[in-house]
Amino acid sequence: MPESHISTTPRWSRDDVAALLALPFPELVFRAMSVHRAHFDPTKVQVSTLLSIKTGGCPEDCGYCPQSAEYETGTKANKLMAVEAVLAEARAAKEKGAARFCMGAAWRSPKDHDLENVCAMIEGVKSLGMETCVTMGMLTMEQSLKLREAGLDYYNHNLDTSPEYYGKIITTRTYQDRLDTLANVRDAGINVCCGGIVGMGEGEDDRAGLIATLASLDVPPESVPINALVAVEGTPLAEQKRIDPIDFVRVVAAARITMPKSYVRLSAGREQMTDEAQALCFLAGANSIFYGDKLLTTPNSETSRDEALFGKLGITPEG
Ligand code: SAM
Ligand code: DTB
Ligand code: SF4
Repeated sequence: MPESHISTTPRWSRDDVAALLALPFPELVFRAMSVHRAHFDPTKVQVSTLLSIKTGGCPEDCGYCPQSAEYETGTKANKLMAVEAVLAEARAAKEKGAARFCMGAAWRSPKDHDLENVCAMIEGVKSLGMETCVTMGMLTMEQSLKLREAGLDYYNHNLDTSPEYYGKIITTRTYQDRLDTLANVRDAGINVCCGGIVGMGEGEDDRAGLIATLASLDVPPESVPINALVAVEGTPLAEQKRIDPIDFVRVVAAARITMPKSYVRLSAGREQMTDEAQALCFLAGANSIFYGDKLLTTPNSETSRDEALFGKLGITPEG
């Protein structure tokens, strides 16, 4: 493992990660499995439930996203949900076994009055005994501190792709904006959930660039969601060909090897994957999923299918 001269954190260059991605598949998966076993019980997978608390009408132009107001995707724009309605969903998620409740809002960044409401949701979900995660765009230091005071456990903010490919997908905010938000969240003492999307037409080198950037953050993210693009009609990426499942597993394995202590979440795109492809992801070190029939606006793999898959694989879901 490469060592940096300026930090005790091992740093990964893009070339290091590209070399991992290019390994013969059995070698790559064996390395990922070995790292996984050194830090986690490979028979356990963490489950989180996702709720869109504010859907659609977003001013950003993320080329993959059905919630951008720029694209005709049929997604209906809603206002922020009422606190009580969110808490009812959280209670239902808890009954189904989820220990973390993730709330997503289609904002560029939250306004002050919205932040107050989200803080009330965080306090309410915490009082049910669940962990909380929120994703709602860019945050200042002050906003991050408010969320921390409300008890927020995780903030999700993705880098999405490599610094070089990023501009082909999003023009309304920069890669540096994202890094700044991640630094604010980290400095406020909130755990970081940060990953990306593959299958957006990027090259192997961009996948290496994304993983190397994530693994080289001052402190790597505690949670790393790896999304396979869900190509939604009306978005600029609607016609994008689905990523080869073996290439997807390679990205999961590289995330596991370079971020050994992080939870690697097999995120969007599971519904379109076979059981066999998901099983390979779990072998390669994925140890978290979104559980529940819906992601934010698109369908997720159904709970009954997930239960059957866990049963077949002898995997225990845990909170
Ligand atoms: N608006 C906030 C933001 O972008 O920071 C939070 C919500 S946004 C929907 C959260 C993440 O979902 C995005 O960063 C992206 O990685 C992922 N995502 C959105 N649409 C997706 C799609 N069609 N396929 C895969 N992942 C997607
Ligand atoms: C993440 O990385 N993936 C989740 C969560 N963080 C918020 C969102 C996936 C969204 C997929 C498209 C949709 O359902 O709108
Ligand atoms: Fe808005 Fe987030 Fe979708 Fe981008 S990913 S358009 S910021 S909801």
